[in-house]
Amino acid sequence: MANESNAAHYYPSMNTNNRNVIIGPMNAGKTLLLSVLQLAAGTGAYDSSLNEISVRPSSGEDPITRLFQSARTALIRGEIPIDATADTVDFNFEIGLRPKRKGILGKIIANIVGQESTQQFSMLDGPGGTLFQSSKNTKSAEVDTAELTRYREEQLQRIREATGIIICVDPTDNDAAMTFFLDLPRFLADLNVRHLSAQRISFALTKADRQYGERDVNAERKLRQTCPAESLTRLLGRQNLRMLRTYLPNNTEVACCWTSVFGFTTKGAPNFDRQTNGLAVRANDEAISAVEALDEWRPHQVLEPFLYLSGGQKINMIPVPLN
Ligand SMILES: Nc1nc2c(ncn2[C@@H]2O[C@H](COP(=O)(O)OP(=O)(O)OP(=O)(O)O)[C@@H](O)[C@H]2O)c(=O)[nH]1
Ligand SMILES: [Mg+2]
Repeated sequence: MANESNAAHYYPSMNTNNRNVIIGPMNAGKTLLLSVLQLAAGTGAYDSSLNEISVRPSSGEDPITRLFQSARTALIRGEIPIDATADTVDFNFEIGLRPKRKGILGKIIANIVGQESTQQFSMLDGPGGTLFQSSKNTKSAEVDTAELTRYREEQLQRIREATGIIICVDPTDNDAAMTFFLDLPRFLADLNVRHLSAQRISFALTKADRQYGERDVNAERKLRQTCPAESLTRLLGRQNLRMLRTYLPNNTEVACCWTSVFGFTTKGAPNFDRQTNGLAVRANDEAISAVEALDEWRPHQVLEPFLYLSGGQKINMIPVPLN
């Protein structure tokens, strides 16, 4: 594949055994989460007191380059709604961590630890409606069934072989959460394997800005006090989580976190405008320029589910009890 050979050319140390997949019901927030990774790395959104973090496409020709660019445009305009994903796409990118050279100690550590450690991601994204079929995917209705079957099979195959899986669930969308809950057992059966290959699974509870009142300046603080593992268990039920465990090798780690692409304002209120479905703090002709709007944007824990997959980085990820 052209993309893979490009990636190998730019980054000869690429770890090819790093195939991942992002899944979840339609409209759960999968593609938007992927699209903001690069920008989020520049905001200090990740608790990076020790590390500087950077996200780069594996090659300039990889589809993630365009996705990152579309997120920049959307954030500057404050108009987030993006198109539902119509087919399967493999995104290739890398996340780099390097120790901050802050203070004398930091400089010493940076010199000892040396250069950046990088993790390559090959992340398959697809239309959520093809995996979790009881969702009403209007987009899917326009595509022929043979195509849908192919997208579904491609995603199932990647799930079987993936070392890391991100599962997005939008807890504010009751229908989708219920669909996911109802479909999970059948979906696991369709995988038709005894055990998956996954070493780590991250559950991302998306759209966390919508958990509390639209103008509530305490929303961010309240969210920090709400355990995502408890919310996830309530959403999926213990039985479903136990069933998931039966498909996992014994040493698979499973953790979850709240995520929000929209994030919170500096006052702690959701940066979400229910009327436009876009950002509350957005560039306008009067007070806020495009640059200011982008600088004000503070997404919440969007990098964490990805870093968790790469191992070692467990900041803000809460273990999910599967028993
Ligand atoms: N308030 C809020 N809305 C969000 C957030 N993330 C996503 N959304 C909304 O959810 C919509 C769907 O997000 P997508 O990323 O396209 O969802 P998806 O899971 O890729 O959906 P499919 O491609 O259909 O499977 C976006 O257009 C946004 O309007 C978030 O963090 N906060
Ligand atoms: Mg999508």
